[in-house]
Amino acid sequence: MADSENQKFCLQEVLESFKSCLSPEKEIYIEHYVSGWRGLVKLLNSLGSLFGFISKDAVSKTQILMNYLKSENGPHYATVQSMVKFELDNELVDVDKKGIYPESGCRTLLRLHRALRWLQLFLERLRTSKEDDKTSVMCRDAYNESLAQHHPWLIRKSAGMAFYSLPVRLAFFEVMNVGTPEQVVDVLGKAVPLLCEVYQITEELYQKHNLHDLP
Ligand code: 1PZ
Repeated sequence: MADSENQKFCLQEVLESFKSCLSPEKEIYIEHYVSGWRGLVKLLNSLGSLFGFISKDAVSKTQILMNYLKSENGPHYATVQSMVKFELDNELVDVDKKGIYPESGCRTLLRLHRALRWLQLFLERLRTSKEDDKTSVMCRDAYNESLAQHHPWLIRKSAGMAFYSLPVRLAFFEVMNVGTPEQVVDVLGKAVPLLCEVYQITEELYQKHNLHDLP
């Protein structure tokens, strides 16, 4: 794993992962969802040590899900839909907020799902940004609109400090590793609606089963 995390980030690759995570019936394959996040971790790792605590958390959450996938219950964790059904049917989720299952698949995926909303907002800002717009501001605004509401003060502060160290827009486009700024904008134009769809499907599923407040 360490090796793949050190590899260079490529936006196209992340897009492919999120694309292949949707089944024809609009189920979400956890394996590809996780590999999308693993791809994003490569980007985080290339941004310097201030992002280390974020990358660590993302890796640990993807690892929890991969462990379920590799376990004897693996087949139940093939899709987000089957995972939710399996964990609810077998009472493996803290629906009554008891905190007995702090590593349930449902609560773990919920954290990534919330982060996906941030990603969607951030990439859309990046896509429509002008030359002089600041990545740190786009990142902060997207964060305040989404994830920040779920984070305590200390994490919000640390995240805020890390955002200041983000590369400027054009340098950030280069990190994306898909070519010219026009090509980046083009790929972002495909990525954002896709992330939006994956987000929306999970959002509705979690709403239906009342899983939005899992501790
Ligand atoms: C390009 C710049 C990247 C900025 C990333 C913006 C997201 C800031 C997220 C700050 C997360 C701080 C680390 C740990 C947080 C955890 O406490 C929470 C809740 O989990 P719990 O404690 O309940 O187990 N974790 C999360 O909210 C999940 C965060 C995943 C972040 C993945 C970011 C991937 C970035 C991709 C870069 C393009």
